Amino acid sequence: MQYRRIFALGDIHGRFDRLSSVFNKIAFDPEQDFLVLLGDYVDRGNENLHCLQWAMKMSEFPSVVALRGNHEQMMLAYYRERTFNSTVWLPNGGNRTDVEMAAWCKNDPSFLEKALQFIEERPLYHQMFIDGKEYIFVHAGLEPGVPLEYQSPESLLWIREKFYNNYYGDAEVICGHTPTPYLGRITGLETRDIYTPVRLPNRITLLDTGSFLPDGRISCMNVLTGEIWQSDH
Ligand SMILES: [Mn+2]
Repeated sequence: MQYRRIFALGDIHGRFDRLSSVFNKIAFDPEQDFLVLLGDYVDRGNENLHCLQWAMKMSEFPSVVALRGNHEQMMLAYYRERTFNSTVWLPNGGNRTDVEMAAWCKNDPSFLEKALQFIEERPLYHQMFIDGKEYIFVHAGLEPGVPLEYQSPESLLWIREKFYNNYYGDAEVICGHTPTPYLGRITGLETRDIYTPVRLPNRITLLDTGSFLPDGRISCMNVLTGEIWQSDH
């Protein structure tokens, strides 16, 4: 099928206000457009479960792919295993999601299980070929030199510097994970506007523009044209 537009939408982190702002701007048409959500729906904002529930609803469209982010991974481990993630997830924004979850489950006790099943079913990447060109959508990135099918969940969900500095694949990679305001520290790159998506010279586009930060935004790109939409402040 030939899509009119192919969108990637970066990290959301519980900011339903910013999500609505950017999503209204793109006027997504599920009959003609395709949309990849890059993960990290929850944590740090104040409407974490609304954002997760929105991703759950959106993923019912055949033309929407909702990926798993490292924050969903931590959330899953916390509720399923109750292991070290109580010291990892909660301090990383999970504490707010956990409080919301307790409140939601009072009204809808089955919601936790539905949410965890949704997270378990999330793919870790999405590959597309458009006019002979390869696109890979992934939350964090790829281990350089490793074929896509052999990438570890650890790399797909967590990698940063090693990917930015050493990726030389042919595919265009569209990812989130590292807020662009923090990118200078990691790559040494000067960025003109720190809340704008960044395209590195080695075919990597970073769409996490710090949704949870006071001046942050949620960003969406049409990967076919490079056109960008952002939430209002
Ligand atoms: Mn994130």
